Amino acid sequence: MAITDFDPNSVGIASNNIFGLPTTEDNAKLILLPIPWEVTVSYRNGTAKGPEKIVEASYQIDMCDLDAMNYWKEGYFMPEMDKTIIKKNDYLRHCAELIISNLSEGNETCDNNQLQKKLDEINKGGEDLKVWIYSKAMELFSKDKYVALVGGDHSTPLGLMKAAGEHFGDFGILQIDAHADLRKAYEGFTYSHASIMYNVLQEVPQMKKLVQVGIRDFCDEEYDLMQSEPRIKTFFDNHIKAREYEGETWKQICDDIISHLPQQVYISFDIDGLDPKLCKNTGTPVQGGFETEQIQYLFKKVVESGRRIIAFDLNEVSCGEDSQDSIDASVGARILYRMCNLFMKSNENA
Ligand SMILES: [Mn+2]
Repeated sequence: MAITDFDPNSVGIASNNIFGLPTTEDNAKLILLPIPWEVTVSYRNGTAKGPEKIVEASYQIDMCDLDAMNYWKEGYFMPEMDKTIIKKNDYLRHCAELIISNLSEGNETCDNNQLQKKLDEINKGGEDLKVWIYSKAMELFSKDKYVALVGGDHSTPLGLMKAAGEHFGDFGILQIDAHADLRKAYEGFTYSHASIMYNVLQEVPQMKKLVQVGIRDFCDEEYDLMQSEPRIKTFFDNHIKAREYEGETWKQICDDIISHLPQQVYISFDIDGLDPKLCKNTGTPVQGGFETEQIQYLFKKVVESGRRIIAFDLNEVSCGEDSQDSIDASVGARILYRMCNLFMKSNENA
């Protein structure tokens, strides 16, 4: 069935692609790369299952989106998950657990030859993943597709950010997150989930401005970098809340956030930026944060400002042991759907 013949009022058919759409890579404009990877997570597992759980929850979504109607007709498609990535994640995750456990006993990785070898393998694995995603994204761009990424932990989008910079030119990142993710090689892992924004500052020269929103868990080293690096502008959760308590509206704060973004914007959405009641199984939940509506409103305002979203990711969605009992995937699927719609809207005249 061609996507134009699809009845959006019908029951979601599980043999169809994400959101129940009858898409293929050929008839879809936006490709959502699933990256089931959580090698370096530091607190708890589960985010590698994010793409799978989001797809399962996505069949329940109704298609009407008041902020961006009918854009699904452009076609959203998620390819099969790559089996090599799944296997490699499982193996390297096990290695990382041994390293983290050794560190938490107060030991150094480099004092243990075997662990040091495993650490080298993990760093090589992160590098390989980045290159794989970069090549995949460049290939899709050359076929006139748009690309977004569904993690996995927050280390996963680096390859897409790199490809987006090369394909679209200068851009800024709008990061929604509880964490700053500015650590240099956290726990020895070059491509740590806690290092994604540090790495993008190092590796992607087209990335001119990083605008962080909702940050509320960070270390001294990260705070120093926020202060000293002119490309970073951080809107701490603490300061946002204080501004609201003192009478500023969310609209005023959004206008301020958006004013720091250049014309082309990459959105990196770590679901732990939300209030943890909406993502209680995420890898590293922190109290505070946002309602989904606030972030939806912020994204809508970005699009209304005339800025163009060039690519995006949603990461750190998990589901815990009992996914039936979890709201995370349902929230993640709806956020992803609306991001797709606003993304297409911002590219309407591109
Ligand atoms: Mn993060």
